Amino acid sequence: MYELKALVFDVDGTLADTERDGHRVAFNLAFAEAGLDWNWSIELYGELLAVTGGKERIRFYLQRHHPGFRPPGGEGLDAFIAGLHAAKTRHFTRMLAEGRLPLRPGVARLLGEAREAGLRLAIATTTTPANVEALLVHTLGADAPGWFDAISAGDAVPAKKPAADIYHHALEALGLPAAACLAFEDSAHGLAAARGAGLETVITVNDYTRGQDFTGALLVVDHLGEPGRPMTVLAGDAGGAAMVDVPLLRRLHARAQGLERTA
Ligand code: XBP
Ligand code: MG
Repeated sequence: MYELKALVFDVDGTLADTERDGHRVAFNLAFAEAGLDWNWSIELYGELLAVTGGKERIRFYLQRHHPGFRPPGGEGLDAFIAGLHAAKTRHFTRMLAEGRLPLRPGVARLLGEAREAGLRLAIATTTTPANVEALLVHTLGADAPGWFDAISAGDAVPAKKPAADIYHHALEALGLPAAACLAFEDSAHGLAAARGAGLETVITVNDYTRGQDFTGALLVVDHLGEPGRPMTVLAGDAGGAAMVDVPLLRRLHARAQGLERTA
């Protein structure tokens, strides 16, 4: 039986609601800047989220919606997508610097409580490292990236979520077995990645992921909860708790270690 040693967080949709009003808007700004008339609506973006990774998402969109597209000036498609994506990252990190994408309820609280309790922290995300850095610095402060013993992000692994690779990467950096950690995710792809690496997982849903299948999650809630703003439990047993805090996580982790899950 392993003691709980570390919490491993997804970023997009989990630490902050970044997709609809962040990444999507930044993609559209990059397209306009490049003179393209592509516009990703809120609904279309929901479909495109089936593919994780911004460069991969642009390629998927082209295959589906502009199959005959050729980059201008004879540029190769990989280089063209990489250029668009670099512009998108520039727009996205500027939006973060402007404070337009706050942390989700309970995130700052839980990170602080976990640090006080001596739990280690890590990140396992599909997004670009510069985005993680900007989000942490602009929401939690300049020293926040240093709170994390591992920041596994973006192209650090070839296969993005739902592949388990990025979680294996984070576990290796932490030097811990999966059974000593808990993962925090917002999507079915993220859950598959974390479970694929053997991590028990807490899900905080958002508007894009609420209807997804979270079978196999330890707990599914609408958010982590704050004093005066209790969470709603959508699946699993939080024992009546109003917030995800360290004592609840220790109980859930111990229970998962000792019991076969029924879900
Ligand atoms: C997040 C993603 C990311 C962002 C865009 O998935 O899919 O691709 O949408 O990031 P997860 P980049 O939350 O499961 O990690 O454009 O930097 O790739
Ligand atoms: Mg996510």
